[in-house]
Amino acid sequence: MDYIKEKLIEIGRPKAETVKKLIKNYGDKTIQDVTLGQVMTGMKGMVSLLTCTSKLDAEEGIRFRGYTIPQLQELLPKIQKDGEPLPEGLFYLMLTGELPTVDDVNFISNQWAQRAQGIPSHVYDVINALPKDAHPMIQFNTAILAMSTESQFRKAYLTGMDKKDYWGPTYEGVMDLISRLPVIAAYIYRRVFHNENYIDPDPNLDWAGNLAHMMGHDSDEVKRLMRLYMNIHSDHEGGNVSAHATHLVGSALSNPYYSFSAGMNGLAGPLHGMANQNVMHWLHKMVREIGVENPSEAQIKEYAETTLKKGQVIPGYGHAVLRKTDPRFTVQLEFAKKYAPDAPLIQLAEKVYKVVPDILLSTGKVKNPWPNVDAISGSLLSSFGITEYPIYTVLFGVSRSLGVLTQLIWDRLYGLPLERPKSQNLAWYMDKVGYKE
Ligand code: HAX
Repeated sequence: MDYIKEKLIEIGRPKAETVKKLIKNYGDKTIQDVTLGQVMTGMKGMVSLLTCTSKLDAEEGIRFRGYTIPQLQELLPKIQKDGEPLPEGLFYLMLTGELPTVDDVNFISNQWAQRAQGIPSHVYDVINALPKDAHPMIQFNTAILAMSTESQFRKAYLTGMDKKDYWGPTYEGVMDLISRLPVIAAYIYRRVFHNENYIDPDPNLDWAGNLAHMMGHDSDEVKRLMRLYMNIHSDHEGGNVSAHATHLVGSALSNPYYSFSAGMNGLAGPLHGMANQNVMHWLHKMVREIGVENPSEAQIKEYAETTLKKGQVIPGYGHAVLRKTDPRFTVQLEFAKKYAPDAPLIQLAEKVYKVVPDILLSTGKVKNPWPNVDAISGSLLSSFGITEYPIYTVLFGVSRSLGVLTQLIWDRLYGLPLERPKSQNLAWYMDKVGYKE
């Protein structure tokens, strides 16, 4: 057993005991009233999940195990002093709750590099059987399901193991899956956009650096960008669609591949992770329709208002929880200003940022008019040469594995049961609030 698993037993067992005692001794205590509005508007603000990896504050944004993004940029191990932290370190932090040492990060990097070699050949056959123009998320998710033939959880389950040990094979599956996702993502990218001209992993590179390398973007700056990208997209509490779907499916003791695949199906929706590619679609369409590369603020305003008039959303803006500019937007803008201050797409994204919030506010219904993570991530990737935007949600998915799969390990450490909320029909709700037509 590796030392991280030993550590998880040490941390996890007492926490599992606490969960049991809470349920036994305080299980009938009311913690929150639930309104009909909450039920009918996506359960917003309704506390119903137990998640320890990160916490989202509406005003401040995300904290990973208590740390903000700028704090982690200082505290997590990096390759270069002025570089971005290695996502391996963030994974360690989310998993154990402790800041990693350089040795911890190296241990995980080596583990992932070794485990990445274990992708069975049928996974590539399955991808290759899909048409090249199948959306990269279809190819990505199909590959994830195809990789579930390797699931150690099912084998361990069938041997009849003790429930409290389920987290162990889950951990193994999670480590395998995370290690292999960059290889799969890069394979799809090269297959679809670079004539199947594949690039082998470099065993000396870190997990995110290797992804950039295998995609064929080998500059130091893109590797830095990829580390940043992989960190900031990794986790956003437990209630976002990809995390919640992974957790829900995992609660049936579905293996990590099935569970993560469910999350990725959610990420592929335009209101969630697909927004990053839709932003690019929206920007390019705007430039095409206006007919100039650098539209004025007045032209952007008119285009955005037309989008709303057509009953469509402005992608990259708004959030179900956040009520301020997303710090993940800000940190990307800072990166862009440092490494590509003159990039036209960054300047365009900034101009949109000046114009769109007021337009959304003027609708009187949008609760958060500010940019989210997706408002700039595509402009940033494009400015560094990764211009093929249908791949962006796949990159988001690779990153998201770090958070939602850590959550899955913790679900099993806590011993959380099958999730099964109660549903009611419309008449029940009408009756409950005394509504008559
Ligand atoms: N453009 C136009 N209208 C918007 C809007 C936007 N960017 N954001 C919200 N609205 C509208 C909603 O569609 C809703 O309209 P109706 O009442 O007519 O249905 C109204 O404003 C109230 O919505 P809300 O309560 O402010 O927002 P929700 O919590 O319902 O939805 C969304 C949050 C992120 C889905 C929403 O802001 C949106 O559609 N944004 C654009 C898509 C996007 O950027 N998604 C990515 C979000 C971040 C993420 O998960 N990344 O992966």
